[in-house]
Amino acid sequence: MNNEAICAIATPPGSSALGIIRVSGEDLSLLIGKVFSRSFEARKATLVNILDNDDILDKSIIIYYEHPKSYTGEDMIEIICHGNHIVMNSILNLFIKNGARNANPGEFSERAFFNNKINLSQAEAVADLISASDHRAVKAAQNSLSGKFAQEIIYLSQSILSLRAEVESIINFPEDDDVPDINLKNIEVNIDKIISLFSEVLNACSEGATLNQRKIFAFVGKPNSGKSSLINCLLRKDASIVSGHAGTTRDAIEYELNINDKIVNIIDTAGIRDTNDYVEQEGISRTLKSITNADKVFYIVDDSKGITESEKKFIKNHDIKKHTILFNKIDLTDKKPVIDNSSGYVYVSAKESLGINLIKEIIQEEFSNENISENTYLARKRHIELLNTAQEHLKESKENLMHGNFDFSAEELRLAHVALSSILGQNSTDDLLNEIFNSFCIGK
Ligand SMILES: Nc1nc2c(ncn2[C@@H]2O[C@H](COP(=O)(O)OP(=O)(O)OP(=O)(O)O)[C@@H](O)[C@H]2O)c(=O)[nH]1
Ligand SMILES: [Mg+2]
Repeated sequence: MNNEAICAIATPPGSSALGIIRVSGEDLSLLIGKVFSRSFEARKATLVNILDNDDILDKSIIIYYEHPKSYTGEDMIEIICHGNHIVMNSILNLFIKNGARNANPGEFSERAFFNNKINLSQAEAVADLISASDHRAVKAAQNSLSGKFAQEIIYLSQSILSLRAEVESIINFPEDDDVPDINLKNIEVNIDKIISLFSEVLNACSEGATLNQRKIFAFVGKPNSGKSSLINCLLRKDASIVSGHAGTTRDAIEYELNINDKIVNIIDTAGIRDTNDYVEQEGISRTLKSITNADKVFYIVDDSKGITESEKKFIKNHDIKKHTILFNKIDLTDKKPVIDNSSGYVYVSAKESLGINLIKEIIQEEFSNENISENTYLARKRHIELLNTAQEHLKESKENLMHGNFDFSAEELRLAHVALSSILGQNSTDDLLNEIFNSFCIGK
């Protein structure tokens, strides 16, 4: 890794009250001298005019962090300036003109990893925290970032190393002596204990892994049932085209909906019917795909027409994980907005905005069983696969031990340890590191 100075805008594109520019390098004293013609006291906010020759680019706050007490473990400065992209880019260019270069995505965190400020699972948690889509994902990512997840992995690793030492002591046992039964029994019990600890960590992780996946709700039904109208009511804007012409929506259109800090995706779909129109057929096949991908389907029925047998069959015959049937247009049938507890049917009117809260409640229910405890980790698929691999090696190790194959048993423990080490980034390949850090945003 080279340690030349890198810089990047750390705040999102567009205008904002403040913008932040970060610079990191092994030794920034020369660069700071060139850009500011002065030095800074570490960890102290200093107000300065940033000058390019005689041109004032902005009046900004500078914070200097002296290595190793910084995010990256190198010298760093953070410039808090006005959040205008022309101002920010001109400051960035000033640093580039004086020898820094644009940072690659995730390069600050990559340097933090190489300088042992964070382990790989913490680096991944940084990216996951930034992209967390609701408060549960935020909490779980914070648990991982705090190092609790890493501590669990380190504890498991150490337990495996002590087991391995025990098994190796048997391998080294004088050949003509029998291995005492009590020893073997102890090791077996210890392997079992660790296998069940793995299961506990895996339980906490698998919850976390699904947290960042946004839940998807597809709005499906016959043309003109009011799918697009209901979507517009939920979004409180004229997002989808609504018309009395059957077959208005011809594509699956995904929107973000924010309900009490939870962001979900809702999909407006093409109405289902037999048609010879090629474009509409393509739209309908996309509706079927949306049904498969959705966590829940809202099947919309025009209440003035009622639900037909063929619609009931359609719901039954398709790969619908969960569904709720919404009867829309109750303004035409004089019904009240309500969830019928016996049938589960929901009565609403997009036109009169009746029962829209009921739809929101049903969406919220999908989150009700997902409480995040102090020990829920936002683990990635990679972590879960490695934990599973390590647990399998432990089981193999026990099998081998019971059959007197002590060499194989010790080897399985070594492999379990290797798998765990990869979670924290020990012995990681360049490909893996590139894949992880390239998915970061610039400036992090
Ligand atoms: N009276 C009444 N009319 C409604 C209601 N909801 C929608 N409509 C009308 O029903 C017609 C169809 O509405 P859309 O929202 O376009 O229906 P859709 O299900 O998206 O239809 P497609 O896109 O063709 O599949 C429009 O004329 C709407 O104004 C409602 O609650 N009450
Ligand atoms: Mg529509």
